[in-house]
Amino acid sequence: MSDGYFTEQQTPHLRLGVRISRKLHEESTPYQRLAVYETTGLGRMLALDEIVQLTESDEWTYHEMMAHVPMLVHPCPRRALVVGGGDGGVLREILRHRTVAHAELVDIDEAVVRAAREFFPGVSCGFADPRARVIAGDGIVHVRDHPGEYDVIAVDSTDPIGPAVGLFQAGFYRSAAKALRSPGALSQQVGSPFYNRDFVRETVAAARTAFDEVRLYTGVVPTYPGGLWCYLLGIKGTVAAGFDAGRAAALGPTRYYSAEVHRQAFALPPFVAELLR
Ligand code: AG3
Repeated sequence: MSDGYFTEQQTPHLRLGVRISRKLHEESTPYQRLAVYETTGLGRMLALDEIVQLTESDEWTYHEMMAHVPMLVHPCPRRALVVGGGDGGVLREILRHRTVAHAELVDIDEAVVRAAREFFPGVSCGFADPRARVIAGDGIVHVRDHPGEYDVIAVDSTDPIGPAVGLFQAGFYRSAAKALRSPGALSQQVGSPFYNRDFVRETVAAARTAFDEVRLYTGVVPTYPGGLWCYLLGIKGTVAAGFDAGRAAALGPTRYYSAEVHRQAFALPPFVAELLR
């Protein structure tokens, strides 16, 4: 932090600066450096290893798209798993679905879960839901050890460096596909279609070794590099081409996700569609 700004080196050529009014918390966990800031204009912000994970101003765009897209292509998701996502944002959105009887979150770093409880009550509120179970553990091992358990898996990891690397590899996708029942759907953040092109391509190829179908969709997250973000959807078996509009309406008010946005998210600009070829 310098000049009152938190800086993320988003790419070798691009930095993001967020004006900070106060540092609320900082710790070195066994896995990463965790920091919570009060910003002057974007609410509170969570950073891991100096990389923005969420700000209160836009966390909902990301969490809604990570959760509602796989949940609503699935005909009746009852059991869901969040891998990573220790802040609880994706879990919060999954729990809005009335079909859900049980939702698990497995994050390798319990310090993230603790910080979310303390500093982000509006994001972590799902932890208190009786249907939720929060587990401190390695998502790769957890998924491998739970075949046939889930209808939906959402992989909400940090950037593909360090402990997250294995979550973007064929071995993980194979065990994730086994952990899903059929039909099943997996969503995952895979980075920027501008700045992580080779990575997105390789990740799609790895996911294709395990799923019956792999799609990409996009959404806007202003504080992530480039603003336009890519999500992967891995499908086991067959799911509806569209989604259940009635169930979408029953979610109650969403701020980013809607029936139109769902459709639009899969309408890929040519430079993104290219990443699937
Ligand atoms: N997961 C991390 C998204 C990647 C952000 N990358 C970046 N800013 N360079 C978000 C966790 C929110 N639940």
